[in-house]
Order: sequence, then C-alpha cells, then structure tokens
Amino acid sequence: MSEADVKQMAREVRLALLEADVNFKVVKDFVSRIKERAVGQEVLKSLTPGQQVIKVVQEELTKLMGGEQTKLNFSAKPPTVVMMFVGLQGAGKTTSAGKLANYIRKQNNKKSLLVAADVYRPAAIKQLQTLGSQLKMPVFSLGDKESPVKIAEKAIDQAKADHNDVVIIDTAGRLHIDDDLMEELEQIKAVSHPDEIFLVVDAMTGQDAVNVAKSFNDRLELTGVIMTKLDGDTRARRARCPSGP
Ligand SMILES: Nc1nc2c(ncn2[C@@H]2O[C@H](COP(=O)(O)OP(=O)(O)OP(=O)(O)O)[C@@H](O)[C@H]2O)c(=O)[nH]1
Ligand SMILES: [Mg+2]
Repeated sequence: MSEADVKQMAREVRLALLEADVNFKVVKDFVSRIKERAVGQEVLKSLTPGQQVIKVVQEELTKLMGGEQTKLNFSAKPPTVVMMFVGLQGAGKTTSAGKLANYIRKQNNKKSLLVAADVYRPAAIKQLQTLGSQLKMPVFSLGDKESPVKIAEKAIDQAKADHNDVVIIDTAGRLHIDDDLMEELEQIKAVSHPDEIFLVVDAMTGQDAVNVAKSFNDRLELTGVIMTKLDGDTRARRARCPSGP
C-alpha cells in the first residue's frame, strides 16, 4: 500500500475514534500502530486495499480490547463461588447481577443466590427481590438494619447450607472518592473472599470511567469490568447535559 493511501485511511480512523470519545492518547498510539503495519504491506490478491485496511484495524482493535478470552472463575473454592458487584450509583449493578446469574444458570447450569447488600437506597432490596422472583432465583436479605458486611457473611453461610453454587453480592452504588463507603467494600471483600469482583460501569460515563476504574481497582483489586448501556452513547449524554462528564 502506498504511503498516501495509508495516510488518508489513518485520518479517517483517527476522526472516527475521536468522535466516538476515545481517549486522545489511545487514538494516537492506535493510529501509529496501524500505519506501521499497513505501509508497504502487500495487498493480498483476495482483498481490496480497503478490505485489507479494515482487517488490520479490526485485528488491532481486538488486541486493544485484550485479545484473549477469559472464563469466569469457577474453580477457586467449590462448591461456592462468590462474586461481588461494585460501582457508581445507577451504573447497572443490580441489573447486571441478575443478567449474569441468568447467564450462569443457562451456560454452566449453576444455582445462584442473589444477596441484597444495598441497605442505603430506598427500595433497593425490593428491586432485587422483584428481579429474583422474575428469574425464579433465591434472594438473601436481612432487611436494611444490618450492615452490608454482616449480610455478606450470613449470605455465604446460607448458600453453603442450601447448596447454591454461586453467591452474587449486589452492593450499593457509591462514589469512588467516598472513603467510608469504599472501606465498607474492603470489609465485604475481607469477609466474603470473592473469586470475582466486577466493577460495573455505565458506558455513558465516557472517559471518566478510567479514573473510576483506577480508584476501585486500587482499593479492591478488581477481576473484571462489566460495561452497561452500550445501547446508549456518550455523545447523546453530552448533548443532554453539556457540563456532565
Ligand atoms: N438501556 C440500558 N439500561 C440499563 C442497562 N443496564 C441497566 N439499565 C438501567 O439503568 C437503571 C439503573 O440500573 P440498576 O441495575 O438499578 O443500577 P445499579 O447500579 O444497581 O443502581 P444503584 O443500586 O442505585 O447504584 C435501571 O433503570 C436499569 O434498567 C443497559 O445495559 N442498558
Ligand atoms: Mg443496585
């Protein structure tokens, strides 16, 4: 491919990524990697130059997102695996907890116990109970007078007694800069020894999600991130709320 072709292509890719709210530095590195790979590359007979570029871009995008596929961690301490869902308010923790429990039942034939550890937001417990009854799955709650740490501890005893394979702890939404609430998560982690700790982030948070993930990871050593609301987009949010993230 000629240098001029590649330059034009790189410009288009750069613009598309920036418009999609990808971080400037990530875009810069990404585009220079594509350029490097594409310049001078022989165009395969079976592909047009355009298709060839798409192939390079697709491969690099896959690499950027983490080329390897990892499975859920089920092996640690059978029979009961503990998963914790954490994140900012309204990110989609409770919804994702339900979705994952349903997925695990279908894919792995495992029985989950959903744990209502959000004692702060009014109706949070009811929300999980409703979800549990829709999914026909048990929900563990001690109401909103017990501490989330105690609730997590007791839930695991219950799951062991009832032979649940997976315990899914639905925690309350919190700001990563709220020290007391972040410490509470550390305590829940200490008593429940989770095999997985998922940070749930709303895709519409945009680039600020990186700071949020860093803060949660510093305190909890996350094992994964679940991104929700990919059916929305950050541009729509900015249009509605110009001063927002
Ligand atoms: N469009 C869309 N809506 C979602 C998605 N995931 C969650 N929601 C909605 O987002 C809202 C908040 O979801 P929850 O699951 O209650 O979020 P949460 O993190 O548990 O919220 P708190 O417990 O209040 O911190 C609800 O109205 C959900 O239906 C998604 O992937 N797409
Ligand atoms: Mg919730």
